[in-house]
Amino acid sequence: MHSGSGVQQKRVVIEILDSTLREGEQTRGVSFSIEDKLEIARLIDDFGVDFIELGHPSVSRDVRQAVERLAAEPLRAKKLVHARATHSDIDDAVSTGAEWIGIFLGTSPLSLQHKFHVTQERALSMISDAVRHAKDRGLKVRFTPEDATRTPVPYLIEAIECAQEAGADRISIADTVGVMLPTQIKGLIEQIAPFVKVPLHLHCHNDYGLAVANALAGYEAGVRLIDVAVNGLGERAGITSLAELVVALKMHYGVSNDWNLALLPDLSRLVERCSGIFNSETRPIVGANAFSHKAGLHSRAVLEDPRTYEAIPPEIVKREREIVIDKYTGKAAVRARFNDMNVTMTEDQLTQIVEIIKSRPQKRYFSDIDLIEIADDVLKLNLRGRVPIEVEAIIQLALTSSLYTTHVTRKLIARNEVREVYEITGDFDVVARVTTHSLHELNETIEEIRVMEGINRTQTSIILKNYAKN
Ligand code: HCA
Ligand code: CU
Repeated sequence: MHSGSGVQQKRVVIEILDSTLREGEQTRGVSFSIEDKLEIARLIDDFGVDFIELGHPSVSRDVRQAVERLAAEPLRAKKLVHARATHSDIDDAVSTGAEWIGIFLGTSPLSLQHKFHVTQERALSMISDAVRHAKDRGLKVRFTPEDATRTPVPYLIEAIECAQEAGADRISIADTVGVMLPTQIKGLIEQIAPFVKVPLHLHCHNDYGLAVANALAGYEAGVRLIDVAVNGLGERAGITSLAELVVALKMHYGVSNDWNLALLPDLSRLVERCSGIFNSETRPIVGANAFSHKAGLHSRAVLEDPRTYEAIPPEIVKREREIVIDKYTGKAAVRARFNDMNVTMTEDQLTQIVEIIKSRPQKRYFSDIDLIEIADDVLKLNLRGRVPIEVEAIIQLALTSSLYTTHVTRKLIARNEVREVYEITGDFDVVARVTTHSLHELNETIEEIRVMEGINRTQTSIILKNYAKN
């Protein structure tokens, strides 16, 4: 593995708990079906996390059913069920058959006064009663002082000690409203560490955009496990993002965990599709632009040695770098693209082509066929005759619910490549006829349609290539 910033390696293994199915489903607008949850859990398990938080069964009937189904699913990861510090929540968790329970209780003054209306003393007895209740029923217990980062440290330590005395197997520090700075997280963990007798977890919210940084600070301070969600889903601005955290742990700290990083893009897309929450193009690791280069100076250097402008080699997550061709592009990138197409030209001709590209600022990017057309004009050739100029496909789409029909149809019609859209009955709900200028562009289009909100699955049935006549 390449080394990142060269930070001193402290330990070699860290545990990850994925909370996409619990915290992630608490994201505005998200409700996973049981099938979604199974598919997500299996892929997360293949990726290689240590714990999967299955859900909070007392929330609703479907969450409960999903937790029961997931608890019965053979997974390598340990399964943890979420519960408030009440007998009824704990009994609900026990009956799902999962081995671990995560009990949480707010310990900050705000929680005690405005959520529970209890004194600090009373909260301690609630903690020890809940932990005992779960331990007596044979569960392994993680106890979380919710809002730990706004809890006075001496009381936080009392709460932790109280949970430990009652038998808690793990303690999790929750930065519930994401108020911490990395230096503060480090300070807090170091301050409480002498009192923590069990492995320590950390759960960071992203309200200031610091959830990954705070998680890494926690790692530096010695926490054993970090909570994440795929695509950083979660309440408000979400929690630590799986992809960003694990890639940073590999690249900067050289941890030796056996994660299947190549699954990260698929995992991200699966969760985009199931959640209906789509990543911005500039999102690290999994965003569409994360490995693209545009400015001429950048592209030229990257073509010579990618390390000039890449912190992370795209191959480690099985992605490819992209050299964007538009008005920012210089000769090196254009020449490289034509080389890939086996088209050679003189320096003068290349200069002319680059000038034409730079004179069309309204064009967002130039595809291979756009470049061939320009080259034909400049080189007085007919290269068009050597490459397919149109690729046509019929894409059938099954929707997650008929409620999405109008939404999906409108989105499809709005796309340039989509020629016609029909509603149909049978195994699929919608059919689209699509025309692109290359197979590559067709694949990209299908990929983008596949992750649209409301799409359950797609099938591309017919592909016709239309070659230009010489
Ligand atoms: C919640 C709050 C929580 C709990 C974390 C935990 C937080 O949504 O219930 O139980 O470990 O951020 O404090 O997610
Ligand atoms: Cu949370």
